[in-house]
Amino acid sequence: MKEKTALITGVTGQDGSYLAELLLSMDYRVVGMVRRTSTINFDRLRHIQDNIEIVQGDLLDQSSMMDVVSQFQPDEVYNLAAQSFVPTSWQQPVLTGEFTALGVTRILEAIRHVRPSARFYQASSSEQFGKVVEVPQKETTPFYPRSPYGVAKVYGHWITVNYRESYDMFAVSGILFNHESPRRGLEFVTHKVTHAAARIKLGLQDELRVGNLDARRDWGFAGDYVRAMWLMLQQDNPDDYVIATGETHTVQELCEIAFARVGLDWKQYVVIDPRYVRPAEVDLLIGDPSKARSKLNWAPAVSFYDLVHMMVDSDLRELQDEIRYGWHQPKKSTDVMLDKTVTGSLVKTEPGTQK
Ligand code: NAP
Ligand code: F7E
Repeated sequence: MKEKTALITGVTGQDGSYLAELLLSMDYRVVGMVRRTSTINFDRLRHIQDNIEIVQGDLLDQSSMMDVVSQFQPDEVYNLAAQSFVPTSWQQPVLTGEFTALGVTRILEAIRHVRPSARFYQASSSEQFGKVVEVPQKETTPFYPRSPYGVAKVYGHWITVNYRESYDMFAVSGILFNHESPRRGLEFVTHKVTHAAARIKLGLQDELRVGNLDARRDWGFAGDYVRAMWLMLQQDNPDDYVIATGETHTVQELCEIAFARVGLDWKQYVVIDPRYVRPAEVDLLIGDPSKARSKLNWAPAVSFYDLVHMMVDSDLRELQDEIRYGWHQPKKSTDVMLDKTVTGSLVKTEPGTQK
């Protein structure tokens, strides 16, 4: 009999898979909520699928949330599900609000009615700081979101705080800065760049089209960040925390490091394409993680440089396997259009590979 049960929404996503691994390693019973799709997308979970329980539910559907909470009576609930890609939030602002904002209220309502003792984690975001009014950003920095996604996350943050204050629930908001890994969706800039560098090295692609090279982000490793989520739910009192590295880098630096890893000069391959420039940009994000360091004893283990190398190396290995085993099809990639055309994650994992 496992001591604790954790429910993870968004378990098929990047963070969901790392968090499920972490909780399994601590002997939790892990329940992963997935929405119904016509094709199963458990690529990131394949290696642990037999050890977790999968249940169907959707953030859009209140009764499914009630049923899931009632059936499993979780001790901890991690709400990681969201429409998480910023550009899509301009194309689908209402749906983004339904998933990313109101979805939080739906799950909080389910917990309040069915399992009020459960501890709740909300996946908040540095995108809430948007057009920053303070550098670096900390827990007390006012929000100024710059996209429908950021606006939806501000709602998710405040409804979490509100349920904590209104109903005395153990509900926390983790304001996480960008975190990446080989499991990151290919539409996000880190993985788009590392994957393209690997493809160009292998002669599968000629160029990489990107938007704003000057944007600055505080990028960390997802494996480090899910540990912070867990730590927040182990404290005596619920509170909100910024999780970040405290360093910031430009998209250009990302390109430099990724291409150098495969022995190429980024300037020869990277093309600016205005189609990837956003209607409103978040120019600079840099977090101050001192509260997490002192109260949670949390610190990131993987540097930006090592993170980029980890991602490039993983992409190279995976593409080489695809070529070796004949899985690889297109000579001319359509990847450059992914973040304009696709809303979901496009991590490619072949049977037998584990990232
Ligand atoms: P991700 O890879 O995009 O995963 C999102 C997850 O949400 C997927 O499992 C997706 O399921 C699920 N989902 C979407 N809509 C749903 C719905 N209506 N009902 C149920 N599930 C739904 O995101 P991530 O990078 O792991 O991030 C996890 C969370 O942290 C998200 O809330 C994100 O907004 C937030 N966040 C991320 C970062 C970051 O840098 N990664 C930083 C701050 C905050 P499908 O597989 O079916 O699409
Ligand atoms: O963009 C610039 C782009 O899409 C980072 C999500 O996990 O983190 C993520 O949101 C920066 C932006 O992440 C391209 O303009 C340039 O300034 O990788 P991204 P994001 O928008 O910061 C936050 C914390 C979340 O919460 C979100 O869920 O890179 N950029 N050229 C580009 N970005 C993309 N995607 N593609 C480009 O070609």
